[in-house]
This record gives sequence, C-alpha cells and structure tokens, in this order.
Amino acid sequence: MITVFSEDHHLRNVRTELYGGELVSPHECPERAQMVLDRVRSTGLGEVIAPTKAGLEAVLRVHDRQFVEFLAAAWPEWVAAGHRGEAIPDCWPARRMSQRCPTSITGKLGYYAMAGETSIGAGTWEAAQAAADVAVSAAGIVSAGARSAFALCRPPGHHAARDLYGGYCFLNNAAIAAQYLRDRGAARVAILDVDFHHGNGTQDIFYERADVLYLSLHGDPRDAFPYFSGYADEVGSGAGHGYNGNFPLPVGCDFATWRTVLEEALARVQAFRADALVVSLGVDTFAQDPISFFRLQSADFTSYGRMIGAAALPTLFVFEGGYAVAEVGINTVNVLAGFEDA
Ligand code: 6XA
Ligand code: ZN
Repeated sequence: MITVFSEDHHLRNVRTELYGGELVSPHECPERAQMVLDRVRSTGLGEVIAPTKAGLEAVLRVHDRQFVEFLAAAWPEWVAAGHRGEAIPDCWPARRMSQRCPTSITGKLGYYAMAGETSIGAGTWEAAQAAADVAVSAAGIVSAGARSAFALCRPPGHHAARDLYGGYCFLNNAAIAAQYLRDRGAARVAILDVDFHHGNGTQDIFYERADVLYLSLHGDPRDAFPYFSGYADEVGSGAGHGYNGNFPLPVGCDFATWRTVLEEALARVQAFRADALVVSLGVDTFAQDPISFFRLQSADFTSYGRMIGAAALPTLFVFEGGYAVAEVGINTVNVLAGFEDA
C-alpha cells in the first residue's frame, strides 16, 4: 500500500492545548505522525510518496470560502491584535445569540470554533493545507485503480465541518477525499469512522446526501467529546435520511463488543453498494490512549484491519486521532497490514 505523507505537518507545532483547565503541551503533536511514518517504513508496508500541491479547489468542494479565508488569516490577525499567547476562542454564539460573524479576530475564533482546546499558531494553516493535499493525492491513487492507499494526514480532520474547526481539526481531510472520489466518478462513497471520537464534521458535511454514507463507532456523546453530536438517532435528513449511522459505545467498551458493531457497520457498507470506502483511521480506541475510554489492544487493530479488507472495496485510509505516542505507529500500521493480509 502506498503511503502519502508531507513533512509540512511539522509546521503545526503549537505549544498549548486547553485541557482540564490548564494550557498543556498538545496531545496532537508532531511526534505522532513521525511514529506512524517510522512504523510504515520499518514494517515495509510500501512506498512513501509526497503529495502534489493541489491548491484549494478540492477543499472548497467541502468547506465554505469565508471559513477557509478565516483559517488562512487567523494567525496574522491574532498577532496584529497584539496577543501574546496562541489563538484560542473565549466566546461563542450560544443559544439565542446573534449568528453574525464579527470583525474582531477573537469574535471570529468563537464564530468558527466548535471547541476551545485547539490553539492556532504560526504554520497551522500551512500544515492543514498540506494534510488536505495528502488526502487528495491518496484519493487520486485509489481513483486511478489502486486497491488502497494511506493518507498520513496531520493535523486530523473529522471534527471540521463546512465552516467549523476544533477537536484538533481544521480541514476535513476524509470528507475532502470522499468528495474528490465522487468528483472522479465514484457514484457512491462510504465513510467508515473508527476513531474513538464521533466525526461531527464529516457527519454534518454529508448529512443531507444519499451519495455519501457516513458510519461511525465512537464513545457515547453523553460521556465523550464532541458531546453535542453522535447520538444513534442522528440518521441523516432530507435526501440523506438513512445515510448516516452512529454507533455510540459505553465507557470501557472492549474489542469483543466493538468488533460486533464493526460487523454491523460493514454490512451496511455492503448493502449501500459503495464504489469506494474511506476509513477515518483514528487509533485512540487503544486501551492506553490518554484521552479516550475504549479497551482495544494492539493485536485487535490487526484483526479489524482484516475485517475491513474482507469488504473487498477500493479503500482509502485517512489518519485521524491516537495519542498513545509510543504505540500510535504500531496500532495504525497493524490495521493497514491486517487489511493487506485479508
Ligand atoms: C478535546 C478532545 C479532542 C479529540 C480529538 C480527536 N478535548 N478526535 O481525537 O478524533
Ligand atoms: Zn479521536
């Protein structure tokens, strides 16, 4: 399997994440991607290539132009406003408040953020663009006929909606890739999100569409981020009714339970007769993940990679979360190797 990877992920290297009432060193750090890349290389998974710089065309198929312009200008505007720290929001358009976008950069951050932990710094926008390029290049490989490809994206993407960032995400790499596959001729694309967290952004982007099926296994939103999205009764609306499937799972969920639910999701992918599959591959389901509450072990990642491989669909893996840095490469590449083994 070819891996697409950009060194430009290093351009996102912020110092702060708002976590437990403190500003801590971010869980979503550059070492994560390095660990995955090292494991891809040491296991001989396949060639590693750099993406082609695609520009914003594919991004704007999924995201609002004003939102993209906000992301591109956020750091310079924050610096120009004279702030000393990294850019974080502190006020949101909550219930019964105006939904107009303010002029002030602090106001804009609140307008476009779906959560407050994710600092914007120098290089954040450039890294987000590089991650989208990685996703588009890898989607191009699958659309040209390869059985699979791995988009080693960083920063991740599945919390980013048409006009929202947060949850460590800026541009929705998986959604951009799925739309790219559609635009290149796949009539039906399924997105299977196996990250511990619900991909509220991906759900939102395709919620009213029947051509892209979104299925997610995740921590129950009553207990887990993003808290306000991911319930089982969110099934899609309008033409998209029935094309969104959420499988919220409880604290302590182990692989025996998780794999049964994955089987159910894979059966829905088959019934949909997808032409291509995009897997939002987060490995924060791992028992030792510092911010999550499932109990998968490293060998379980190989097992479920085989299950995904048995679906026998052209498959694009897009890297999302996973914060147990020492094991993030092992667990991620176990999925990819299991897939190849199937
Ligand atoms: C913020 C938690 C962000 C979770 C990010 C993630 N307190 N999403 O891994 O998949
Ligand atoms: Zn996650």
